[in-house]
Amino acid sequence: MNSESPDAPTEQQVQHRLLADMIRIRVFEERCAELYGETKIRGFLHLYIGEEAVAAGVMRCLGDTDSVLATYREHGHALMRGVSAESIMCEMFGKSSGCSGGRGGSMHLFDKDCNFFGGNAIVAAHLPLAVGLGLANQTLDRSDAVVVCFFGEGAMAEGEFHEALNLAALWKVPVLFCCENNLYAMGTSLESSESQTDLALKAASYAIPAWSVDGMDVLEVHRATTKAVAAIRAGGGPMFIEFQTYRFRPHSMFDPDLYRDDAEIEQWKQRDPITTLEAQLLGDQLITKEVVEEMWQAARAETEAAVEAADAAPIEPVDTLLRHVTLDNEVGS
Ligand SMILES: Cc1ncc(C[n+]2csc(CCOP(=O)(O)OP(=O)(O)O)c2C)c(N)n1
Ligand SMILES: [Mg+2]
Repeated sequence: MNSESPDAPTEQQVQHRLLADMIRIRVFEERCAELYGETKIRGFLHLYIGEEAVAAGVMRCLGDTDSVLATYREHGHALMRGVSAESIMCEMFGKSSGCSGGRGGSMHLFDKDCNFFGGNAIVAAHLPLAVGLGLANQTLDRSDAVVVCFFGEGAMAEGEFHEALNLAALWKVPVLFCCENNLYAMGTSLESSESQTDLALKAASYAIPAWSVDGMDVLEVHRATTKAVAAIRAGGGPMFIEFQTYRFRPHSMFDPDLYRDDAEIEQWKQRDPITTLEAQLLGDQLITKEVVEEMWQAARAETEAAVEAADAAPIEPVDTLLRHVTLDNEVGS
């Protein structure tokens, strides 16, 4: 890995970073669940707990000029993309110091400076946006920039998925389509709703190179994405990866989660991406327990500082509440 450039991180450094990244997301989101119970965070809240390996593994393959789009389950993606924990937490609290000015909340994190284009609440609606961003890069000759679009397997049943993949393939747009297949779209299982459950095969029908990867194994996610991103940068056109993953929590805080067996959830928890990598690195003596503990402490400190800042931040004053709002009588004027 460090054979490409003397500054490139060693394999062990990459492994440590990926572990720390997943821990950061886990700690941040566990705290969000508590804050929801305290009604500090309101509205919708979709947790990514269990799926951290995907955002962490993919994001460590990207550079500053690349762009990222995600769904409403995007706190981890925003954190990994460089949006600060404080600015995300302020957004969750509805404070104007949040990354979307407190107007978006959990589902609409957005940060142009990080090339993070949401936080998109409508299933599959951001896939055409990803193709548009890729097309802009292509047209403006920013040929080394890759657009990475995360979406759930539920999005593959939407018309936008087919339109986006078709045009991306036809025009060789530099987009990496990342399907986070957690087997359920709210309470609807993949096998009860789709005739073709081999998602890579489905994507490949648009003449797009497509793979399936174990999304619980962050090293595998990182390896596969490194290859795909390099191929796209080299002009290979769009690619598709299905990450097979699982959410340990219900769809959202409103979901009683009655459609899955406890045994199934427990089985997937045995493959927790954080404990799996921790155990692997400890077993191979590539990390010490002290270093792992430091990662958890650092993540807790970062999250607590974000909560304190969000708590202390003022709410938006009444006189600016209509900023960015189009009133009925202004339409067409
Ligand atoms: C077009 C559209 N239809 C329905 C919904 C309601 N809805 C919100 S999340 C969701 C499930 C999506 O599942 P999936 O794409 O697999 O993502 P996951 O939540 O599993 O990460 C649905 C149907 C929506 N937001 N947008
Ligand atoms: Mg899903």
